[in-house]
Amino acid sequence: MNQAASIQTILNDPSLKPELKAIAEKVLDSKRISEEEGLFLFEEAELGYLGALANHIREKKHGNNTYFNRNFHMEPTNVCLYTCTFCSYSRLIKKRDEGWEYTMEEMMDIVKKYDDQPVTEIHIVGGVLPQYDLKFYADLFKNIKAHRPELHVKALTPVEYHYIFKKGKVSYAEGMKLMKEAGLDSMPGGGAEIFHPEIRDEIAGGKCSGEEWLQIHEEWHKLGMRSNATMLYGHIEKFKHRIHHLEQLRALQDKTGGFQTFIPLKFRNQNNQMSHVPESTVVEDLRNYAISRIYLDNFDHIKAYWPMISRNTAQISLAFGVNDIDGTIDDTTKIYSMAGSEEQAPAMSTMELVKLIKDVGRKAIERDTLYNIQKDYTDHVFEEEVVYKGYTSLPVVNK
Ligand code: V47
Ligand code: SF4
Repeated sequence: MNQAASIQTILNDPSLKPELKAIAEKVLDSKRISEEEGLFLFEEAELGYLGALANHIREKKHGNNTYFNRNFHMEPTNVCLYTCTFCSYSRLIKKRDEGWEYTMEEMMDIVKKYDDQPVTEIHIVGGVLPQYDLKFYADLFKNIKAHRPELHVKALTPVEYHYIFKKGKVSYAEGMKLMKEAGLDSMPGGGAEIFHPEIRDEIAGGKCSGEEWLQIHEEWHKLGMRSNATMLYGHIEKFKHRIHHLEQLRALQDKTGGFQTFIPLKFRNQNNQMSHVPESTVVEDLRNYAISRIYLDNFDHIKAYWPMISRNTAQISLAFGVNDIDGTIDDTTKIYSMAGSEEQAPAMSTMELVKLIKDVGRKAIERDTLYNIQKDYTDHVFEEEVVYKGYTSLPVVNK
């Protein structure tokens, strides 16, 4: 597909500001843009221009390939010691009877529910509580691996790790080594929010600092392991804080090369302490994807997390630098439905996901967590597609 204007067309525009022309030339020459240039893009660049640059990079790196995987989420608890102002999901300790706190047995029952399903990944993330300590999580990873060794365990963030390592009196390096030995395969990107203390101190409820988040990922990467990174944007931060965040990630990636994917997370404002803060527009969401793609030249993948931004925006984002749309997740994550996302029970069948990708002229590729290709759906025809040939939309099939 090439719905975005080419960079050449952009460069031929006589009304293009000289600063934007210089940035477009850099992108065409595969050169890195500076922090000042990144900030200029946030402040001045129009959506069409950004789309052309981001799509150029996306197609250079991946052609039309658009990745997804088959995963399910497990959220051990929604009770949390911390008090992040954007969080719609957690219940404070004093209201813990309103939430859930799964036992080891209950968690293993959730894992077993997927025994006959072709999922390749379990994504574990939730609130922070004292009973979920280093030993508990090490045992959980061991139990999952004993039950289903090939299931990739993508679990917890530096928010949990900082807490359990401190409590268990081990260093970040020792702690991450223990987690690896227990069966942890990779780390998801959560808990990053906005690194800059001007914003983090206001919104992140006393959890680990931006520096600590980065140190824990660094220790994990040093073990030869991979992780993701996120940025929670569109609330009280300014563009300069977004660029600071992206710069910290780009610098660590230069050092370790351990990040796989960057996932911008749009702030949703329902049922939390920041409900008075308006949400970003779809145009701003697309601009943010595109600038992330342009700025993070050393990240392979940019992911649109569809349960949060809706499947329509996820589809459009594929022309703004995005090359991954997460998984065919079941309705096992509550983080976004509780925060006001359009997706109240997020679940998309493989057929729906593939159609969403193919409908905009991209190639649907199923991957595992580490981007090993599982299946190319280019020539695949689903049974339902034959039955419904000629219809513009397919039936919703959740399993
Ligand atoms: O860290 C919480 C965010 C994150 C809200 O690595 C909110 O593949 C918006 O990190 N509005 C957890 N966002 C989810 C996460 C994630 C999701 C998908 C894939 C991957 C991956 C990682 O959710 C939290 C926080 O930044 N969050 N509340 C809210 N109201
Ligand atoms: Fe707890 Fe995470 Fe919610 Fe913060 S975002 S309150 S750390 S569950």
